[in-house]
Amino acid sequence: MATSLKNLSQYSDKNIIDIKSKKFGILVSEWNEEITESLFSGAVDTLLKHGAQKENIFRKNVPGSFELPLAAQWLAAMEEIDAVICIGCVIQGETRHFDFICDAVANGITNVGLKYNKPVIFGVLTPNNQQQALDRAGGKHGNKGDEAAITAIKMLGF
Ligand code: DLZ
Repeated sequence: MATSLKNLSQYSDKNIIDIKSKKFGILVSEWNEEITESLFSGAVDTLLKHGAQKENIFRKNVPGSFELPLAAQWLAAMEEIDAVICIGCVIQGETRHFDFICDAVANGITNVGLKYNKPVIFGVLTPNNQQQALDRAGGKHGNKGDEAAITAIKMLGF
């Protein structure tokens, strides 16, 4: 955890720090691969743009979003990893499967961050359909992978 208290003359609301030496673990769910690959690219581009070193970014795939929390736990447990970014896309179906997966993933990711005291970022789309996913994976609503990376950087600068 990077926290140091800042008084008002030192305070910046951007929380953007030098991340040259920071190590990032990125998990990519293989379900809805077209979407998650685009989110992954967005996250990596943003980390590199803000000064992260390519050799400090580590990627692992998981079969589906449901597996993100456990894999996040494995990465967060590694001392050298400063932040974990979880990327997935769960598309609403006709059954309650969607709700179970989304709840489990959101709660699981939250718990890993709290347990390891590290930023573990929820970069998971939960759209109603493929078009909504595309719109948020480099389409008209931007790329949520970028946002996940920015969130990781900001939390490291907390
Ligand atoms: C089974 C399933 C379904 C129906 N839909 C998705 C989805 O839209 N996005 C996703 O990331 N994963 C999905 N999965 C797979 C589950 O996340 C998980 O991999 C399996 O239930 C095995 O634990």
